[in-house]
Amino acid sequence: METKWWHNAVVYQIYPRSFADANGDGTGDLAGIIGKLDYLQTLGINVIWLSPVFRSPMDDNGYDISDYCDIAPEFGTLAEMEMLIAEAARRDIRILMDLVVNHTSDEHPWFIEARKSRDNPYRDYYIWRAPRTDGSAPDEQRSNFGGSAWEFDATTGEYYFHLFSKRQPDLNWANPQVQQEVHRMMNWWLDKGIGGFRMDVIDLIGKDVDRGITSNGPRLHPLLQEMNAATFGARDVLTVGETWSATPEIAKLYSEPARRELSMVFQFEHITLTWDPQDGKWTPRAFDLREFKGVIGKWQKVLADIGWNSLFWNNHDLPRAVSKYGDPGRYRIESAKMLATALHFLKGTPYIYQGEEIGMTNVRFESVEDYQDAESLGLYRERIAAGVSHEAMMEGIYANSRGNARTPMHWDASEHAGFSHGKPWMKINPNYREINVAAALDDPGSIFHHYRTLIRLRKEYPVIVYGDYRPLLDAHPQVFAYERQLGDQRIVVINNFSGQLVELELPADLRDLAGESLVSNYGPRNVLGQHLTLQPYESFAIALDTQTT
Ligand code: TEU
Ligand code: CA
Repeated sequence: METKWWHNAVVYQIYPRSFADANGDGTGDLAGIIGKLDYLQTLGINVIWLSPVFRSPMDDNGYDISDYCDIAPEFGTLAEMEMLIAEAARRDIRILMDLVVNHTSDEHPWFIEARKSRDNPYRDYYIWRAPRTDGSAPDEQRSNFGGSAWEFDATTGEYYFHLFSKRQPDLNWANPQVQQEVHRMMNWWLDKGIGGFRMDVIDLIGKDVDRGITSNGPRLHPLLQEMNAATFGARDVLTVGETWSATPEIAKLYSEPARRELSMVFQFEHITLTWDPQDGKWTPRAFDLREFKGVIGKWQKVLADIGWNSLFWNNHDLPRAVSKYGDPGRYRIESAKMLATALHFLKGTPYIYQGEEIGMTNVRFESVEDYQDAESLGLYRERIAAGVSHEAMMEGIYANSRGNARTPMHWDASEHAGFSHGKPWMKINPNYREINVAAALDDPGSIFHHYRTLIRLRKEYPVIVYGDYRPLLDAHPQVFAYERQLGDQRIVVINNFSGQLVELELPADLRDLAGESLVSNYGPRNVLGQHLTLQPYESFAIALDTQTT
């Protein structure tokens, strides 16, 4: 396998609205991020995925763009964006921009033109269809944010298609002009020295609406190969596609280097395990470790030699990892460290979501409005109207609302958690006095320093980057264990996913092996005896001595 710089990279995702506010208006901004680059350098990450900072009416917090080549005033200026790219580069950190081109904002000049008349030159930049004879929407397709995916436009008497909010009209990627416009914009940003792109719902751009096909449409992969050839293909950058519909086989199509599409994709099979098959995330389902191990094992195996995995527990659309898969209470620190170790020794590129490195948790706000999320609000209204009780819906919100990930970052225990000197755009999670960066930096045993160690180890041990993955104890209901091997280098990783003591019989071929304890959340372990007693959420990785194996 041809090595790539991003094979041993660790990516840190920033949600700009909630990261750091430099001018005290309560909204995070680029100057705030620049002010925290030393903190990120200390953590050791070398790539920042920056959620959208482009001009936008913020109907979906920036995932509705009205100008791809300008910065939203509340986030800053183009000069500040260029400063961020330069200041990050000075610290060997590359910036990934968020490419949101499945749709634009309805305030984008393209759409403003397109809805003026049916023969406007921009009309075909979007997807328009005539109403049915009774004037109703062309078909029953739904928006991800609730309601129909079709919105009637009285001016021209036709419906336009939108898979997200009605203020996010979908672009018509069957139109070559749309492709050229986007390629031109991508090269404009690449010329500014960015490190690549995170691509929003990229599996949707090949849609064939008339056949009800949205993801994995017939034109998808040819569109990505054309995009690769016209933009980033010749540049040594990282591209990661958000593909909710990807299977391991499809992920190989995206990330097999010879196909010249993307570096990797975000797959969500391990995430939707805790969603109700019918109801989705609004009816949470208990986490089953064996199911999880099955999914992770499959992705590690199928992409072992072809393509590349991304590794993540959470992002700006998902609940906080420690609340979802760990224990946000008594064992918050132990379980957060366990989740980090369990993920960072896998094969692929790890992604850390802001606040994960200090163990930030979900939040229980009084009202759904407090979650400040178009999706949560849209689905709350739709499901209450459909007869779901407020209590049941709020359980879904507490568990899976995107708002849980978007509360402002906790920098210290001062007012507004040191995020801003002004009133934050969104309520702060009240546990900030206990959970914050200042406390974590001062405590050598903190979750923060645990992440630093994991990031350092990935740079020091090629076996973590390229080693073969071998699942262990697959049937064990509480323990996620696996081995990585590269030549005579072997690392064994053992994680207790439960808050109970676990008496563990090790597989015969691992008994009585000794090695170097690389990381642990209780005392170091450098011998694998016959039998192990694991503490609640205990987790450790050991590099086996080559002569003993
Ligand atoms: O998300 C795609 C998406 O489908 C998720 O929002 C999904 O709906 C959800 O969280 C799981 O139920 C991307 C962006 O990450 C998200 O923030 C945007 O809202 C969305 O696309 C539209 O751009
Ligand atoms: Ca601000």
